[in-house]
Amino acid sequence: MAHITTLSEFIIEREKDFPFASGDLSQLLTSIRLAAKLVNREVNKAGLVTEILGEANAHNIQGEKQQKLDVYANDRFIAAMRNQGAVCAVASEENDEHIVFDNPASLDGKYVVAMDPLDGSSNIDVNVSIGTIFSIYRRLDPEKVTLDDFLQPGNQQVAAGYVVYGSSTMLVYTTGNGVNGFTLDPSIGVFCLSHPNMQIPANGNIYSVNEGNYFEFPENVRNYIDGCKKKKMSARYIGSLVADFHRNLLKGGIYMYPGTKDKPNGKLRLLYEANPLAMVIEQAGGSATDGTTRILDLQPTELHQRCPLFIGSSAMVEEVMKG
Ligand code: P6P
Repeated sequence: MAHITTLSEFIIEREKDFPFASGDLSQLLTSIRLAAKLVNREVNKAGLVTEILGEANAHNIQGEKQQKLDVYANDRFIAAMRNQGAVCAVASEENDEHIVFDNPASLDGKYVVAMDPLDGSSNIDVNVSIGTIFSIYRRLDPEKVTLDDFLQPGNQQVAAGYVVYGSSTMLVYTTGNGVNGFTLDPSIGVFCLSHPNMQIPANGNIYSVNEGNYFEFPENVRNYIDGCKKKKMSARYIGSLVADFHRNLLKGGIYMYPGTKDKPNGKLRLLYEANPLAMVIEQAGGSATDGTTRILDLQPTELHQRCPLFIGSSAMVEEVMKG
């Protein structure tokens, strides 16, 4: 039987890619792995009447009702990173401000993390796949942490990835040397390398967009969608970014969340949705733009700022940009 590489073996093996690696990034990825397993366990129970099903009475900064699983996932990822020591601060979709860790182990943490702990959480109680998205930067100043640590352009990311809690649970990430996917074997609680060196097909036959907003889209986007129909492409839109993104990464395709007249920046968040997925897709040979600019070159100005997103097979992203 062929040897199965586990995520922990892979992290250690790949540490050699970084001659000056101190092991901190490896430890960070290990804390994400742990939190992903804990969230996976609760996501898989969400169908049962458990104390975390349904909506917490809190609201997040987006003004959206916080589903209790959102809160649980946020707490798990923050706790795992706080206890681990490589991270000095975290920004999350669920928190208005970034959190600077004040425990002794984290004060010298080299990294900051921006994350969407559970994206698509409105899908939880209808049993649709959901996901976690994370983005990792080096801190700018060893003496202090400021908002600027989180406002670095996406091209400064050290690592990025996501967890998709679907028919199986997968952790997919890049540290800048390609993209690798690990599938959780629940019988032994281990992530195993199942998708080495993931590459998105240069072209694809799937387009993902909420066509309910069609008449609000810019003309070039409407023309592109019309073209997809004429070519009899497959429309696939789950309403859960990580699930749509992951399918398109495997099969080829484009995910679009364009700006509209009343929401010119669309709905998705630059720091913890567009940037990390843009790093993954470029490392897998694809592209990601906001319709005019490469996502990774955008200069963030606010923690929760939104941006339009066109991401997937490079030929398809290019086509929609051509107008
Ligand atoms: P709409 C979920 O709320 C999310 O942030 C993404 O996961 C998803 O792709 C998108 O919003 C769906 O938004 O406006 O099409 O319902």
